[in-house]
Amino acid sequence: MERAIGLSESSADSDSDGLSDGDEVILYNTDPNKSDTDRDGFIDGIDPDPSKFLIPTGYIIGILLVLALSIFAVRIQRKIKKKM
Ligand SMILES: [Ca+2]
Ligand SMILES: [Ca+2]
Ligand SMILES: [Ca+2]
Repeated sequence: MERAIGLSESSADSDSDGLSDGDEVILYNTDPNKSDTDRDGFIDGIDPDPSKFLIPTGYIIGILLVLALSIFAVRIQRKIKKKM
């Protein structure tokens, strides 16, 4: 999917990450040809810090939740077994 030749329009968004090529180079210091410059999983358009790798906090919260729930489940199972 090639767009019009040349980057004469600074409003073009070559990598379609939501930021125009001109803004990426001048304002954000990101790569206008990569939708996720720092490869942290957030495209430049929604990345709070597009030039720095950011560990997605959602992952950590999710892992902690699963861990907490599994520990909780094991404890409940043990209580039930004792009562029986
Ligand atoms: Ca872009
Ligand atoms: Ca980009
Ligand atoms: Ca990013």
